[in-house]
Amino acid sequence: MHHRARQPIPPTCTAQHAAGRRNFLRGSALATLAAALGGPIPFADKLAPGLFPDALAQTVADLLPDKRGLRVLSDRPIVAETPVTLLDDDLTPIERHFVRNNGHVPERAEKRDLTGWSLTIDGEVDKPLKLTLAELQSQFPKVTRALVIECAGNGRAAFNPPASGNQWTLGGVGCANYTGVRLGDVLRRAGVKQSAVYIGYQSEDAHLSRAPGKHAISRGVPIAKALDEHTLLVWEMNGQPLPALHGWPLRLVCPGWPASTSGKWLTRIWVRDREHDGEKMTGHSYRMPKFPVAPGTKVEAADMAILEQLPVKSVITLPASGAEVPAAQSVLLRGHAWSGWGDVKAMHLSYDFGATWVAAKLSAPRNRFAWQRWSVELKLPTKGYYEVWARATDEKGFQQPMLVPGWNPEGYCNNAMHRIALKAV
Ligand SMILES: Nc1nc2c(c(=O)[nH]1)N[C@H]1C(S)=C(S)[C@@H](COP(=O)(O)O)O[C@H]1N2
Ligand SMILES: [Mo]
Repeated sequence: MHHRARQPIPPTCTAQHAAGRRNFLRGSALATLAAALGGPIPFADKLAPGLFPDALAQTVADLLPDKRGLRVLSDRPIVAETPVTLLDDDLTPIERHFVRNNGHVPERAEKRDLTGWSLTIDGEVDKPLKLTLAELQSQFPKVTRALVIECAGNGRAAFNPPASGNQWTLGGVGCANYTGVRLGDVLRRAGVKQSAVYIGYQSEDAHLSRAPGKHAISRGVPIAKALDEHTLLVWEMNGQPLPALHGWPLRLVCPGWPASTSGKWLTRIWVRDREHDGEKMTGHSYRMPKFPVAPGTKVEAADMAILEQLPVKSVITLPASGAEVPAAQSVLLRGHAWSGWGDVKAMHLSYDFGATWVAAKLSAPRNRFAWQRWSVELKLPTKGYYEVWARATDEKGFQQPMLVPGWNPEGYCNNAMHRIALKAV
C-alpha cells in the first residue's frame, strides 16, 4: 500500500485501545510511516499496536474500504480484528468479519477471474480429481451452515510475557453463513485410500516475500476431521460470492479448529500418507506445549503438539465496556458463546467479582458449530462501579477460566472470561 499524508502531523496520538504492549511498527515499517508523515515520530515506541497515526486514518480506510470500523493490526499482510461491540449481530456481516492474511491476496480474486482455475484432489486417492467451480457446484449436495471461525491467536494481547504475532484482543472471531459442499463428499468421490492420514491445502496467495513457489500458508487436518460432515468447501459467505479477502473463489471451513486450517483461495487438497508438513504446520506454528510451562519458557519443538479443537469462549457485545447504565433497573446484556468441542450448555454472569453467578438465557445453535446467542437482564443494585464477567460452559463441561490460561510461546487459545466495566448512575 502507499501512505499519503493528507493532514499535518498531529501533535499527539490518542490510544484507541491499550491492550497491546509492543509497537508493531519497527525498522523499515517505521521508516516508511515516518516518510509518509513527512517527519520522525518522536514517541514511536509508545504507539500501541493497531493504532495508526491519525494523519493516516484515511489511508487505513483506503486499505480496507469494505471493513469500516475494524481495527487494523497489520497492513502487510492485511490483518484486522472486529471491535467486540461490532460483533453484536446474530450472523457476522462480511464488513464486520475479521481478516487474517499471511501473504498477498491473489490477483485472480481481486479481478474475479476464473480463467484456468480448478480444484485438484490428489495424493492418497484412487482417482485424482480436477474440478471446476461449476462442477463442484452441480455435482455434490449443497449445504449452508452458520459456522464460527476463530484465529488461534485471538486473545494473544493478554499474554505476559508477550507472545510475538498479531496482538489480537477479542475480535479475531466471526460467525457467518457459508454455502458450499462437504469436503467429505468430494474426497469420497475421489476414493480415499487406506493410507490416508491427513489432508493439506494449497492456495494461490503469494508468500509475503513473493518468492516463487513458496506458499504463504499450507495447513491441514487429520483425515477424520476432513471427512467430518461439518468440514466444508465453500464459495458463498452470507449469500454472496466469497469476497476477495476471504478466499474467492473457494475456501475451506473447518469449524471449531484454528481458522488457519480454513484455507482460502484453494487450488488443491492433497491427501497425505503422513501429517501434512506445509508452511506453518511445523516448528512452533499453531502448536502448544504438551505440558504446562512457566511463562517465558523456551519450549523445544519436540515438546509441542498441533492445536486441534479451540476452547470454549464467549463475548459480551452489549453494552460496551465503560457504559453508564441506570442503577437498580434492568439492564440488557447480550453476546455470543461457542466452543470447538460442540455446543455451549450454560452461560453465567457475575457482577460481584465472581462471588455469585446469574444464569443467562442461552439459545440453541442454528446448527452445530454456529455460535449461540445469550442474553440476560441484570439489576445493578446501587450506584457505583461494577464489572461484569461472562463465563461459558460447553457440552464437555469445560469452562472459561477467570485468568489468562496456560502461557504458551505463540500465545494461542486465550479463552479467559470477557470482563466489562459498567458505571451504574
Ligand atoms: N490461503 C490462505 N488461507 C488462509 C490464510 C492465508 O493467509 N492464506 N489465513 C488463515 C488464518 S491464520 C486465518 S485466522 C483465517 C482467517 O480467515 P478470514 O480472513 O476469512 O477471517 O484464514 C486462514 N486461511
Ligand atoms: Mo489465524
